[in-house]
Amino acid sequence: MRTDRFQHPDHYLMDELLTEEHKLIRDTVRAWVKKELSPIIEDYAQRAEFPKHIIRGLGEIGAFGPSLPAEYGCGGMDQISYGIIMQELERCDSGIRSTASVQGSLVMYPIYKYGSEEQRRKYLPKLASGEMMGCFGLTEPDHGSNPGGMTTNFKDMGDHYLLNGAKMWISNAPFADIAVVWAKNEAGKIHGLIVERGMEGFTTPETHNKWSLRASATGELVFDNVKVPKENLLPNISGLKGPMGCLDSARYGIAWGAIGAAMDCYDSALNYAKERVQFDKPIAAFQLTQKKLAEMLTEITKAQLLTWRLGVLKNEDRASTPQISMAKRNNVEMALHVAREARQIHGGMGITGEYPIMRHMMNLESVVTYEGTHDIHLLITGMDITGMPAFR
Ligand code: TGC
Ligand code: FAD
Repeated sequence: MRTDRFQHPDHYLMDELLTEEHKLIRDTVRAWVKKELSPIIEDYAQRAEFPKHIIRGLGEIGAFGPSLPAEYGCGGMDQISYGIIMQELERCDSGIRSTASVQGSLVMYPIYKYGSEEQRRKYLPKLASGEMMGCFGLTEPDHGSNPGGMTTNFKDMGDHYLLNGAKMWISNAPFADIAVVWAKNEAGKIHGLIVERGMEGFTTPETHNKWSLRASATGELVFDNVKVPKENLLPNISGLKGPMGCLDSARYGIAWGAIGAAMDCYDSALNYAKERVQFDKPIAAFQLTQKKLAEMLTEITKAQLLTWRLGVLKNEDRASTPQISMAKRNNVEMALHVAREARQIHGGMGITGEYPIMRHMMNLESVVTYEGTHDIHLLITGMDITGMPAFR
């Protein structure tokens, strides 16, 4: 079992940009992670199992919907606090951050933003505490980057809706109590529906044999003539902008989270390089190792600055979709590169579970694809620069 000695790099004194509250939140989440998660995460990842027993703890540290209002049992924190929580969770494992960001940004946020007051009061407090878990169904087997082409659909049957179709690659699906599902009505307009476990015709088969995000549960959502009560439709949104608005919030969290994974790889590589002796010297004394470490720290520092600024804009409600895209794309790619360099510094040990490197690297191969692939985010930036969409 690895002892978690993590210390974050802060080359540009970024801590001075954080409030006392931000630092308190970071220290609290980090201490919880070191005590509850770090000792077990490798084992759960190796067994490809999500550690369900941590859900209530995640609720207690405020990881579910931290920036939603306190009157619904949520944290009422600012956006930088939300980012810091995602960073600290992903510092341990992207799959744990996934669980929290899906719950907060993709399940609680749409219920808060697009739901009725009854829906908010019914679901949000239980989701905030972890008494209830949710998932978000947008992607389909034939519609990933192009969610607007979805074929999952519902018909108005008078006293209920009849839902048919299937969603794929859904985080938390195998154990979620509810699913926020995006589907088209008879007029072809996209709406959000809250589907509850136990509704007849609704199943959530688990996706097995993943080499990535092994400590996160992924599955399908299958709807076979599911009768959904009319009060489960999210009343205040229609169109693709509904799910896309949620993705802005989740992608922002990933931008912070990826820095966490990168910092963990850097910290592990630095410690290993100082301790590992070859040719009678610590490998940290060789120029080529120093080049790797210096470049890792440079890229982490640039990402920290970019993301902090994005957090300020988000707090002012001024962060645009292209700005969020740029940070998600840059930071995940940066983290993948840092993980690969850290793996090299660890030599053969880098491929074992003694160190977190390979787990982070494999996790990041999902993170670079979900919530919009690396190339889709590039195209969002390209469209922003030129005004010309190149998706089609
Ligand atoms: P397009 O014509 O550009 O837009 C259609 C409508 O949507 C609006 N919109 C947005 N609104 C709010 N926020 C955003 N970020 C928005 N992006 C688009 C847009 O204004 C328009 O509104 P309206 O009123 O004019 O109709 O759409 P398009 O069909 O051309 O597609 C554009 C594209 C490719 C950029 C977009 O669809 C995209 O981003 N594709 C990637 C799909 C994606 O990110 N899927 C993520 C699934 S969820 C997930 O991965 C969770 S992982 C969870 C975890 O474990 O952490
Ligand atoms: P595709 O869209 O088929 O893309 C394949 C390749 O083609 C990519 O490289 C892509 O960049 C490229 N491509 C596609 N279109 C274009 C274009 N116009 N121009 C240039 N290149 C293009 N979804 C959910 O709804 N909810 C979840 O909770 C969720 N969790 C996930 C968890 C995991 C572990 C994974 C792996 C995925 C998850 N997803 C989830 C799905 C995820 O969002 C999709 O995988 C992602 O949007 C990409 O879709 P796709 O896999 O179908 O790839």
